[in-house]
Amino acid sequence: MKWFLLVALAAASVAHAQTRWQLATGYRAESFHTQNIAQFAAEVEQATAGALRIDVRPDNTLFKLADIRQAVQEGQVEAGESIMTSMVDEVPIAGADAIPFVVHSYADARRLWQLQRPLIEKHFAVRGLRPLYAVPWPPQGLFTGSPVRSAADFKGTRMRTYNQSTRRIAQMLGATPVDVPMVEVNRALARREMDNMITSAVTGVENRVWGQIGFYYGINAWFPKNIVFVNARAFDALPTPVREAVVQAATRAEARGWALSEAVASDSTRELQRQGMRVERAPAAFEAELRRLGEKFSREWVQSVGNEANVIFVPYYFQR
Ligand code: PCA
Repeated sequence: MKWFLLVALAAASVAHAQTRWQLATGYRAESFHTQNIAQFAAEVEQATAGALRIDVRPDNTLFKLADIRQAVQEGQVEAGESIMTSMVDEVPIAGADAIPFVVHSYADARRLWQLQRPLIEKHFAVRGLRPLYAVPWPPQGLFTGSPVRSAADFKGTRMRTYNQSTRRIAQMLGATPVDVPMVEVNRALARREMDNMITSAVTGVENRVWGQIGFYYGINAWFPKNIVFVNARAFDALPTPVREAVVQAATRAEARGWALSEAVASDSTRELQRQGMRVERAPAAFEAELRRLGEKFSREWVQSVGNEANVIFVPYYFQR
């Protein structure tokens, strides 16, 4: 009987119009974000009986991380994932993700996203983009080659950066910002092109930084989010049931991604320790310096963004 079933299935799929999308991301296939996307794509394919197939193209192979939003906007690729803070030139409110010491936990990050999401949707819509879901990276900590006592230790060092916010923070610390894509951190360390960085424990693990970097301070500076989005014309061209399947799979992917991020956060901090790194709290005096730096950063940010900053942060601080 099996051959009969196969023939019937083959006939059914030929009769079915099949849409294929590509989804570009700048992160590795093994990254928890990308694995979550792969599951999202598999669920969409299954729920639509193959009517929509999404091919995930990781590792900057289709477009570089920083160019993905533009490429999706221009319809060069149907869908993409990028880190929201890479979009601050076009969508300043996306930078709410990387203001130091505003978000202290996943619960805070969730509240921030609820307040930020309508604004992101609005700014995406005018660009012909439709957000599907967003998932945070684990909290951003500080990786250094030697123990840190104060902010002065960073003067003249080369701090690896991945967006405008990290560049500004490097400057505030008197360090020289060195932009290095996430997937090239290991190489940059081996070539001695960088001394320290602010990123998540999982990024430290993925790049096996323990050869050159001995210390990790869990300063919980911010929780940047990756966002998965699609070209609105491509989305609108789908039949209604397929669109619904995409939206439902995206809702599940968002919930799954947040849980994954939280699990990965503690697993990777333990892994850094297992690999011989010192995982410590920052000295109190240094923490106080960092907080002041964070406040200065916030003031600059609110000034540059204007009223939309209030739309998020007035309720964030006053409506708990
Ligand atoms: N990892 C990415 C972005 C934030 C993070 O935790 C990176 O370091 O580029």
